[in-house]
Amino acid sequence: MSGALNEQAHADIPVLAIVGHPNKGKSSIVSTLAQDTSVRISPLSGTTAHSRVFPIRVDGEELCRLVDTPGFQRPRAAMDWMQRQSRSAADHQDTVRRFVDKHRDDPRFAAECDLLVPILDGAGILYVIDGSVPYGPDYDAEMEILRWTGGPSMALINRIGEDDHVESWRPPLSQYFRIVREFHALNEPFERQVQLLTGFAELRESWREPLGRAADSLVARRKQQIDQATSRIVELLASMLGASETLPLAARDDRAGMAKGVKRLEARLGELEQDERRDVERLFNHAAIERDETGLPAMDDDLFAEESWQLFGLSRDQVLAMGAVGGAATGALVDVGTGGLSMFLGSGLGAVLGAAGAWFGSRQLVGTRVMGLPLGGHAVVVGPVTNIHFPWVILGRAVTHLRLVSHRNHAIRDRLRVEHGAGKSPVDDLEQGKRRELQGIFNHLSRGRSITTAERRVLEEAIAGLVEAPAAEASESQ
Ligand SMILES: Nc1nc2c(ncn2[C@@H]2O[C@H](COP(=O)(O)OP(=O)(O)O)[C@@H](O)[C@H]2O)c(=O)[nH]1
Ligand SMILES: [Mg+2]
Repeated sequence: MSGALNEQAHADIPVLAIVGHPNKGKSSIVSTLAQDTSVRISPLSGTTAHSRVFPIRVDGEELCRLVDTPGFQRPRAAMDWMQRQSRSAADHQDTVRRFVDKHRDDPRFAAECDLLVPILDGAGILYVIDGSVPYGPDYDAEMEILRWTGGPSMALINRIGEDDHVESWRPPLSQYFRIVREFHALNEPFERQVQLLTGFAELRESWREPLGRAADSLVARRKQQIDQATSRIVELLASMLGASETLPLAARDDRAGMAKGVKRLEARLGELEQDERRDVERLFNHAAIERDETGLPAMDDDLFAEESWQLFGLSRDQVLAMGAVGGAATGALVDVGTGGLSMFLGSGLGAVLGAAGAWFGSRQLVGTRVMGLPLGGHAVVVGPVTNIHFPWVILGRAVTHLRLVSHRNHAIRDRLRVEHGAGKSPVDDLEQGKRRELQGIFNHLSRGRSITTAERRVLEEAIAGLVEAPAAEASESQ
């Protein structure tokens, strides 16, 4: 009967049971490999009360199944029972099976039964230990029980704390497990996760093909995620650079009304960013993430506004190197946006009365125009933003966020902290020629023109380069 169950599991997709002591990072490893943030992880032991299956899924197809189990609770007592029942090594697996049958409803051994059932049903065993604490003989009973099941097994050395006791673990682990690997639940990069997954094929030959396919699907999906996130950033740039707000004024020189327009544009830009952030997080299975991100600098005529935009944007040298492309656009109004304006004219509403630029002073960051309406009254068009730093700030912020999200492990439960404006910006990595090329595109977009296919391709390529850069560094340091 046991044979039949095993065969069934073999013919199906690979199943792995993650077992070990409580609080050693079992659930964290499941969460990482399944890219599932819903796995319950906590510093309190007993958080995983019952076994639960988490599939590794790509495009709805289940590629592999991970069983998150509670940790052993009474391995010594369980082993004692089994040793009393067993006559020889020939009956070890049957003895484990009898142990489970006998104690299924015994609350003392609930955890043991829960984790042994999937293994007896044919799941491979991933035994997780914490290499930051030393080996001790109290682990022997659980390793012995696992050996008695006769299941194919691999030991994973996780390291929760700073200390390194990995070497003390190797001799005992290699007695019980043919394969011993190090895998750090919270900070293995994607490439190492895929490596581990394909490594499971060493447990069972028939898993080689499905796990190879699983790895290919994961790699293909990751590429797709990066591509989609990259075009989402291009979309963000186009919408933010072209954004303007039009609202009625009480009078031609209604300053409160104009200030309200600036505030409204700021709010709109903030929303556009938020939407992009959420879309990118959703793309990488981080939909429920909580994020702390420094906001965009203020847009109004605060004397410090220009300085703070400079801080977030290009350096002085970078601006100067922009030459003719950037023109004299070093902070002052360069080119009054026509996006919102032409929209107004297009609807036949009125004519331009005059620029309200002077009101915002020479340091202004955003183009504003006041118009007279045909039936009387005035309106102000605020935007698009013409400051030379603006597109670079948006791009740098979005790339910083995408880098963090795309490399974030799904077992991490802390808030995502996205910090900008301090130190190096990702756009510093662009070559000068590329920066000028992008500036040309940004100039078009902030004049309210829609993006061409060729421009889109240039931007996507540049962004993809910026996003992949730190991933390469990270895998080199492994
Ligand atoms: N720093 C660090 N903490 C970890 C690591 N793996 C697990 N933890 C933490 O250890 C605690 C227990 O993890 P969990 O996955 O719930 O362990 P389980 O009881 O074996 O399932 C949680 O607070 C985790 O955040 C790791 O590799 N590094
Ligand atoms: Mg757990």
